[in-house]
Amino acid sequence: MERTNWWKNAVIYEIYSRSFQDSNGDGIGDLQGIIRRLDYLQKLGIDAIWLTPVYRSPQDDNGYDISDYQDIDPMFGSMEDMEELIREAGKRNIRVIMDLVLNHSSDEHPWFLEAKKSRTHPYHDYYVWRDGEEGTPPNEMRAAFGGSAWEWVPEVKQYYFHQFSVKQPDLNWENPALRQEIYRMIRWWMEKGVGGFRLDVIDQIAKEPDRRITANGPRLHEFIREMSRETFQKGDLVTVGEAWGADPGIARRFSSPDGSELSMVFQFGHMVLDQKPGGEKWDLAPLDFVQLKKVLGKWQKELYGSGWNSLFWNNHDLPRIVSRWGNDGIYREKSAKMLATVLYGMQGTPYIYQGEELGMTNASYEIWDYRDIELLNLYKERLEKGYPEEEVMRSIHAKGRDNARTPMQWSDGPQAGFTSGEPWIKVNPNYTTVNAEAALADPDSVFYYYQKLIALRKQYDIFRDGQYEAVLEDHGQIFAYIRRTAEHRLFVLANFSDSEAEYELPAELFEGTCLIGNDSHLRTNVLNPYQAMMYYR
Ligand code: TEU
Ligand code: CA
Repeated sequence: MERTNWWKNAVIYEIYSRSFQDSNGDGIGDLQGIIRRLDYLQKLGIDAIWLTPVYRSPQDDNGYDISDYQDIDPMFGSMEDMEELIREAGKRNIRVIMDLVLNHSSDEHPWFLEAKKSRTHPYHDYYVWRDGEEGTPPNEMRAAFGGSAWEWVPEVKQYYFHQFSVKQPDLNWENPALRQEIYRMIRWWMEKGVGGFRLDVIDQIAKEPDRRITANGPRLHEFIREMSRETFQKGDLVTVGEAWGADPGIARRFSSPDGSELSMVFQFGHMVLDQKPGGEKWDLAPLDFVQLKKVLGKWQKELYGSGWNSLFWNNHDLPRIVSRWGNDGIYREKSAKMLATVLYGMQGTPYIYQGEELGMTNASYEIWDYRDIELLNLYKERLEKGYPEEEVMRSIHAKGRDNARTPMQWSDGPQAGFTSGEPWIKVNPNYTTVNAEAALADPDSVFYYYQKLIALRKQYDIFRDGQYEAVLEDHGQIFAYIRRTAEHRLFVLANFSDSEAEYELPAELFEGTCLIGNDSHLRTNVLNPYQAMMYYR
């Protein structure tokens, strides 16, 4: 099949399946709920939806622990619902991207249920085992959700390796039989007509725990190229790999224009700039704004013509950007528009996370209102280490993943129109003013600003093709850059701060058309708080 690289002109919308729209009153989002909201998504103008996992799963990590890759968990609906969603989305020119979790399965997957019974079962080697003595793990490696990365199984007198929860045993990609099982499953989803795949922690599938290697192992690109050859390249798909460990060099391999691996990766270099050096995301520090501009600028320059960027501020693991680096008070909508302006002028495929187009914010709950395994384990672990509770709660309020997982806010009605029942996680109390109904009724809302940015990216080739040049890169408040093609120039100018920002720039940068802006009071050499605009000539 001809590969058209459609995703270079696309905007993709991430749906956190359990929090988007409930259709049967059980308080959990589902596939029929998503189908009901396709017209809203079509109005926004997006080209594809990325669904977080809806496969059969015990839900230890909200579906990132899969027990059947080829069946839909009844809590989300049926395979018929999935097929209807693919059909209905297709009628609206919206492709459906599935979330593939290939680094690990659930410990309730049939493969693991057999593997842990006997060392000689063919499925045993689908996982990563080490001999040892009970109580003495093979090494000191820790799991991302707390505790040792090794779990003892008495039946086989061995430890298995798990980089995430104990219910997420790592798959052994060294085993060709396992890889072929994975490729068969991917091709099965391709035959169902999906438009692509998001690949969970894909740089962690090549691991060597004995050498403490948990990402970017020596065989990683060999595995990716084999998978791409055996599956993705047989369709006209978008594939985006989550790669926390990627630098531009690695990303160039993953997103090589020759199509030998993936379309692009999610890189996170810009997402770790508000934590203490050498610390975790919970060890809060003010955003290093100049560094943010340098990191994003580096990715723009180093992948130009040799790879492809994803562009995102949010996802289901990250706090909401308007609270994190914008302003969720009086400047909520203006800063949300500013953040979008900065990102959407860049080269790459933008990803909107559900509710970002409404300027949805973080929610500071009491610990008992949270649901995420990562956050709850962090709370326990840090209290046990003697951290003051208010410090731990401050970290959780700033960086907890549940900030992004509170239900989508559709209206000011009960439970924000998300469910007619009791939601699985509390709705953010600000739904009474921050909701889709209010946004659709307000021509000046964040929603219509996103709608316009999406339309602009389709109208002007410079968004796809322009070369990036930083402007005022060392300015402490202003994010500015130029995109250039042979005939045109795009100039993006934004005040990333809540106070006025002075600048000196050549007047000619302001020539041409102002494509979009969030503040009509344009003054010379000074920007109002969170003021942002784009000029095209
Ligand atoms: O996330 C990978 C991952 O490393 C993040 O969870 C990260 O550890 C954390 O969010 C921020 O420090 C992927 C999925 O996106 C996540 O939801 C899953 O929990 C995880 O993999 C395991 O599948
Ligand atoms: Ca439901």
